[in-house]
Amino acid sequence: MSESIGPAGEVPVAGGLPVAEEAVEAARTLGFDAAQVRHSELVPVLQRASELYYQQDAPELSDAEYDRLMRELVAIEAAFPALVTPDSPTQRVGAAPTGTFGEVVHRRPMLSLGNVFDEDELRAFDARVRRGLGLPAAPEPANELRYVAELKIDGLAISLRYEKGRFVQGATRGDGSTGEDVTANLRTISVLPDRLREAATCEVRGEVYMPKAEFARINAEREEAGLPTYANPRNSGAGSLRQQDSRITAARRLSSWSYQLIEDGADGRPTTAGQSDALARLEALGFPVNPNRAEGVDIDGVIAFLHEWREKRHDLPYETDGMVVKVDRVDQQERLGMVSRAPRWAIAYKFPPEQVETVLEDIVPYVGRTGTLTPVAYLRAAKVAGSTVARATLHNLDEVRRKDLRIGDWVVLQKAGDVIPEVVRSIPERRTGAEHEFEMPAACPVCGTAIVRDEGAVRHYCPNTTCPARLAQEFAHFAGRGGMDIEGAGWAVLEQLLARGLVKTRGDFYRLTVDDLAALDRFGRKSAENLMAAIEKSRRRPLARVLNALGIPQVGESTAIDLASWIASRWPSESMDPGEWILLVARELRGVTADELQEIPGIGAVVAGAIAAYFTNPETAGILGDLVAAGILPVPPAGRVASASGAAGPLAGKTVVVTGTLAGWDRAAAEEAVRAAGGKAAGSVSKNTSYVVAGEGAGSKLAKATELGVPVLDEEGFRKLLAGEPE
Ligand code: 3B9
Repeated sequence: MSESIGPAGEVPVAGGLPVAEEAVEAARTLGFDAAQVRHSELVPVLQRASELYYQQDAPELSDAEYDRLMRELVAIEAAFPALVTPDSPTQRVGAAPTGTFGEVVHRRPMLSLGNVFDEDELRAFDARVRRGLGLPAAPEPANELRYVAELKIDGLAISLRYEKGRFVQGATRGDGSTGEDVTANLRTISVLPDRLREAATCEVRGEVYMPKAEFARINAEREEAGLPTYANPRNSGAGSLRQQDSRITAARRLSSWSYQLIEDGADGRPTTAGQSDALARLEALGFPVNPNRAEGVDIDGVIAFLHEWREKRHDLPYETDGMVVKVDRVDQQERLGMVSRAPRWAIAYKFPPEQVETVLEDIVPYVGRTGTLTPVAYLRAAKVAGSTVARATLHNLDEVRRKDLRIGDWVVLQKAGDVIPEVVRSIPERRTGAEHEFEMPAACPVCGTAIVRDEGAVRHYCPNTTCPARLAQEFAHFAGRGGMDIEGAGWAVLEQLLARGLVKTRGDFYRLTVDDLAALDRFGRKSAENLMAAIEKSRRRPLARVLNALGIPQVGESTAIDLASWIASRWPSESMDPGEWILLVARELRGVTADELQEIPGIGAVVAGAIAAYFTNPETAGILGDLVAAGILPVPPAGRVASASGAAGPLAGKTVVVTGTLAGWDRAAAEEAVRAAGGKAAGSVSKNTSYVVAGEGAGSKLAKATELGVPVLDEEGFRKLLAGEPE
């Protein structure tokens, strides 16, 4: 994150999000420990969300939710800079390309936009802009500050390069710095000019989208062909632009609107006096520019534009999810500048989610991985924000009561951020008397065990640790991506394996034979062999992954890594072979105490207690041993030898903090390298830190190192250090 200072009352932002000083203050009152816990909860949620958004075009979090969580994370990191890590979602705006297309490094980064969700926030943006420009707080009759308001198209951002008037390259936005080369696919979009009306050399940015009618046509076609349908035009458009075969893209009839012009030789600065002139010039060059826009307006005019389009947008042949408000004049844009990767002179306003009314036909309790019973709403299928919804989670019984939901009720349904189906409330005025209250079942709907609700707790759960519903999900977690990562072991396969009794323990996965698998429904010899190969491959996962796969309460990916390093530092010796080592680990862990575990940096009393309980509870203690007996061979973390034997690696006795982005390593790899060299990798800088390795974008940790006089190394210096070369 760049450390530029925002207007008064703001701190540096992430993802274009200004953070109010009050939010930082609120984070401060949490105290470091609680902030760290919250931080560790937020990071994976946001990481996953941005991964889904950018890589798979299938977001799970709504925009508003994502935004809220991101703001919370930024506030926490602003309050406790020691918590900023290079892999924090605050440190990146997008995600890496998927790798199927060539990469294009954008000549100028494609910026992101801050979001606002209501009129008050929009007026606050206007106030910030005025403050930044030294203008009076209220709109004045003189035309000092005028905005352009454009519709925000719900599509995929792209950049087009023209040389001497000819289209030469087109790329997706990607993470803003590097996108994917989709030139061939963009050539198929008929509204985009192949030749300009003059021989300009320029880059044009805009949005590619799929018209609603085209979306409907394609989904109907796919349905008929038995293919999965797309959830909305955005996903469908993104999917179409990323086809390897551009004939498929051509058949999809995508369209596009342009909104930014960068002409060569102007040092990235606009060649027009303002955004409205830029749009006019784009039109003159032959680009499609959305005619639905407001120019020369003050903030009231912007809000009038918003009101005009809030309803009318549904009549447009394409989807808009809001509007983008830009300060028109370039000289004012320049004075306002940027913060992080977003201009201070522009903001996106997102329309509130669309709501519809439908019937809550049933509420069905579902048993989750930890036994929690989650009430799920079965709805009369209703179309909301571009897709059909028939189910929505109701989270827990308290939520059902709070919203006063009864089976048979008419309810208000929305898709949060146009994505996650959500039952907002019931409509009691429409009751007929035939509705009835939902009750949590007294017995587990799957295994019949009596359901428990702990004193004062919200959740109901099935306490039976061998409940088939729980097992199925625990096993899905075990075989899933964060765990043993057995490719092909999806739901359908797991259900059969469990139902047929082929898998009763996690170790049983490693006792399966090709014949067992070939006997499954819809499983040929070939798929059985593939699955078998995937299982074989998963025998050798890093110890941390294996520990994560176990699903120990309170243990997520990062605690699993800490635990694995600790295990490695205690037991192995250079002469011990990995098979022998893991046997020893499985045996020794069964006697581990919470006190011992609390030695591990970053593991507190609660987590230590949960781990100790897992390895001493007779129901779970033997699981790791069973896996080892079944022949898994976890890979010990690198560096075990040096740290275990105290052997003098080049970094023996040294503590190293890695911060910022290194070109050659991600942070985990850099820290692994530190450990492999016998050193300790730490997260925060203190007077005990031996070195700080500072990559691109290093911020507060670098500052702290300089303040404390801790030696700072660049990537080259780090390489030398690892190699044991004198500085
Ligand atoms: C000069 C619409 C979207 C959008 C910007 C958008 C997403 C991002 C953006 C584009 N829809 N508009 N606009 N309709 N989804 C605002 C981030 N960027 C620019 O227009 C822009 C223009 C810049 C930087 C960005 O550099 C300057 C250099 C010198 C002075 C002033 C600006």
